Amino acid sequence: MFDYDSLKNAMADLEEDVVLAILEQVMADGGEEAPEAMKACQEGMNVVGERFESNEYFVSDLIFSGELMTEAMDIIKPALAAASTEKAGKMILCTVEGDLHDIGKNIVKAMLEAGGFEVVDLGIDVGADEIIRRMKEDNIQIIGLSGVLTLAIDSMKAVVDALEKEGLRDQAKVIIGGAPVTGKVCDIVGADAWAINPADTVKTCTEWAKSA
Ligand code: B12
Repeated sequence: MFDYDSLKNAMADLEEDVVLAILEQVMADGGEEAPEAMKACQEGMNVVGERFESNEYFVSDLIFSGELMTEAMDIIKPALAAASTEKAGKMILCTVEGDLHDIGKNIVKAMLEAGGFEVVDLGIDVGADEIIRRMKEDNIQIIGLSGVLTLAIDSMKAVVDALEKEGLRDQAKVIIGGAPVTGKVCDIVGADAWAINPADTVKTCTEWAKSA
C-alpha cells in the first residue's frame, strides 16, 4: 500500500526522485493502485497550481511540474487501462483554442487507445473549423475536447455552436474534460457528456460507439 499523502506532497514539492520511486514501487506491486496514484499526482498538481497563483512558484516550476507529471504518468500508464483487442471506433481528441495544456489530454488519449479507439489527436490550441473539417473528412462521430484554462469553456462552447451552425450537431457526440469542467459547465457548453476520470471517458465513448 503506497502512502497517498507522501506521493501528493512529493508532487506538490516537485521532488522528482521521491515521485518516481513511489510510482516504480506501485508498478512493482502489480500496478493495482495505479488509479489512486494518478489521483494523488493530480492533487499534487493542484497544489502546484495554487502555489503558482500565490506567487510561491514561478512559470519555470509549472513547466517542471508538467515534465514531472508526464514522466510519472509514463510509468503507470500501462497499469491504468487494460488493453483491448476489440476495435472500438475512431474519434477526435484535442485541447481547445487558446489552451496549450496537454498532459491530461495525453493521458485520456492513452486510455482511449488502450480501450480500442483510434484517436485522431489534433493537438493543442485547436479551433472549431479544424475540428469540423477533420470530422467531415474522416466521418467521425465522437469528439473529445480538453481544456484546463477558464477560457477553454468558451472555446468548447464555440465548437458546439459551430456544429449546430453547420447542421452537424446530431451527427456527433461531444465529451468534454479538464480541471474546470463540471456538470454545470457541460450544460453551458451544450456537450453530451463530461468526465474527469479517464476510465469514465472510455466507458462513455465505448457506449456511444456501440450505439452508433
Ligand atoms: C502543468 C501546468 C502548465 C504547463 C502545461 C504543460 C503541458 N504540456 O500541458 C505550462 C507550464 C505550459 C502551463 C502554462 C500556463 N498555465 Co498552467 N498549469 C499547469 C498545472 C500546474 C497542471 C495542469 C495539469 O497537467 N494537470 C494534470 C492533468 C493530468 O490533469 P487535467 O489536465 O485536469 O486532466 C485530467 C482530467 O481533467 C481529465 N481530462 C483532461 N482532458 C480531458 C478531455 C476529455 C475529453 C475528458 C473526458 C477528460 C479529460 O483527465 C485527465 C486525467 O485524469 C495547472 C494547475 C491545475 N490545477 O490544473 C496550471 C493551470 C491550469 N495553469 C494556469 C495558467 C494561468 C497558465 C499560464 C497562463 C501561465 C503563464 N503565465 O504563462 C500558461 C497558459 C498557457 C496556455 N495558453 O495554455 C492556471 C489556469 C488559470 C485559469 N483558471 O484559467 C492553472 C489552473 C494554475 C493556477 N492555479 O493558476 N501550465
